[in-house]
Parts: sequence; structure tokens; C-alpha cells
Amino acid sequence: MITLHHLRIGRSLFTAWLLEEVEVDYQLKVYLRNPETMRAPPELKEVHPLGKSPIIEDDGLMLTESGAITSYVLSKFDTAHKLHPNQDDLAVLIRSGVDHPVIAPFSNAEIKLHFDHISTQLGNNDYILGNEFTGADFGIAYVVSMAERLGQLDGYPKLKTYVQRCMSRPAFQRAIERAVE
Ligand SMILES: N[C@@H](CCC(=O)N[C@@H](CS)C(=O)NCC(=O)O)C(=O)O
Repeated sequence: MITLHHLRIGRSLFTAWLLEEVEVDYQLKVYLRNPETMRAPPELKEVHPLGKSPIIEDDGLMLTESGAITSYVLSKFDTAHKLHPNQDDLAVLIRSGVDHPVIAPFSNAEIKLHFDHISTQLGNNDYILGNEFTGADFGIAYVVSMAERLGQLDGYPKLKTYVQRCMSRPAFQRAIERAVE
């Protein structure tokens, strides 16, 4: 059975969602952040030297990096290709919550560039590759939801609706029930 090493609060919730979508059995190991430093506890470094979540273990294989985990899980369990029809078209986003005199002008322009692109790509579709939910939505929904939390989605009402649509999926709700206390 797959084990998901899940750090609260962080992006591994989106890996739990992925596992729920493909309806695979998994065991959840939950780690809580140090409330003062907000860093992962040392136990996560006992699993993998980087001490970052998500980490999955499956059949003797240990895998880190959300994108790599998504590819692995989809190629192994989405054999009907419901969530990864052909090639992925994942966009990469840079985000910054801190105003920095040098970085902020760069990152603000980059954020606009990428969100405009995601918004255009979404168009009037329900999901990022069309009206069907696919594996690409795990990555896009993560960055768009982070942007929403950082108050970066003003002027992008379609992206707000998109996040709500993703988060109302039954599998996302199941992931919340299991992976968020
Ligand atoms: N590139 C990695 C990033 C992993 C990562 O930085 N995870 C954060 C949680 S969102 C973490 O574990 N932070 C704990 C720490 O650095 O102490 C991925 O996409 O999986």
C-alpha cells in the first residue's frame, strides 16, 4: 500500500487529493510543523534527508517532489488515462508574499504574466485542459489556491471559480477529511 508522508500545513494535501481521485488505498502519516519555526519536525528527515513533504513510499520505492509523484501515481494507477490523456502542459509559477525592493518588481510582473496565461488557458473551460478534469489540475489548482491565499487573485474571478470548482470535487473533500484535522 502507498504511504503518504503528509506535513500539515502544506502542499501534500494535494497529493492526498491525487490519491483520492485515482481511488487507490493509502496510509497517511501526519507530521506537524514546529509552531515557532513553522518548519517540518526532525522525524521527516528520518524518512528522507531533505525533510520535505510530500514523500510517498510504494513497493520499496521512495519518491519526493509533487510533480514527480503525480506522474508516478498517474502512470501506475490512472491506467484508463482519465487524468493524463496525453502530454502535460503544466505551467510554473513564481510567488512571493514578501515585498522585496529587487525581487518584488520582478516577481509581481512574473506573477501577472503567469496568471494571465493560466487565465487565458482556462478560458471558459471548467478545467485547465478543457472541460474534463485531468492530472494537470493538481499542479495548477495548487498554485492558484496559494495565490488566492496570498490575495493575488483580485482581477481573476475565473481563477477563483476554478479553485472552488476543484475544491468541491468529492475526492478533494475526502482528502480534506483525511488529511486536514
Ligand atoms: N519541490 C517540492 C517542495 C516540497 C516542500 O518544500 N514542501 C514543504 C511543504 S509545502 C516542506 O516540506 N517544508 C518543510 C520544511 O522545509 O521544513 C515539491 O513540490 O514537493
